[in-house]
Amino acid sequence: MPSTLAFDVYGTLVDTTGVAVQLTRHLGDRTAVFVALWRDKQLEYSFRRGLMRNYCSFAVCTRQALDYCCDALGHTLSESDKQALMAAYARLPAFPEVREALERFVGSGHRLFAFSNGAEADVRLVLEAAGIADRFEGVVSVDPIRSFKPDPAVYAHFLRAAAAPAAETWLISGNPFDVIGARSAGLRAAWIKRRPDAVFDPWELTPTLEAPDLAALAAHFCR
Ligand code: 2OP
Repeated sequence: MPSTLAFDVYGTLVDTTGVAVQLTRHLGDRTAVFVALWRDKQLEYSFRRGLMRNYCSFAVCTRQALDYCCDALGHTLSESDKQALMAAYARLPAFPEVREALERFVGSGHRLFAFSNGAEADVRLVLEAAGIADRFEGVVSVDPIRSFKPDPAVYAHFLRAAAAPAAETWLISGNPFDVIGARSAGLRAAWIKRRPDAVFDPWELTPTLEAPDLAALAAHFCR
């Protein structure tokens, strides 16, 4: 039975560690630590701004997290280096199996949306740069709600924007906090466990499904 599928973007469709290529020439063997902290801080800032009702776009969270990482890890980057890193964030690579898997979902009659903390224009740029924009019926951003995942208001916004009932809608995400947020809001949710050692938060809310990548998920949805 065809479903409405809300694909998380950063960490699910595109690889946030893709910025490492750009960072390596500045940071060498400290790149991985910097990239992980940058992502953690970006999300922390979005959570905090959501709770504080002090919304700034996800791009602002990303840039302020970059500034934090430079200060915390003692790396001086010039303004033009930082702008180049932000530009690299707008051209993150798709995970290798994504394009083909999305094609399979579309071919099976599912409705595909990109659903992200990112502002709509930023998400469209990322999807276009990754070569997967044409797979989606639409892009739904949290931006009109002026809050971030996992605020229940943003999942409700998705259902309204896609005109889809919760019982037939799946969030698909590599981010456990997003999966838990969607489950709490009444959606089904698939966790893309991209690393075998990834840990799901031990809460009372669990993924409806788990798959190592989108190809495996497509095999489940598109029999
Ligand atoms: C996204 O909304 C949470 O980064 C994730 O795309």
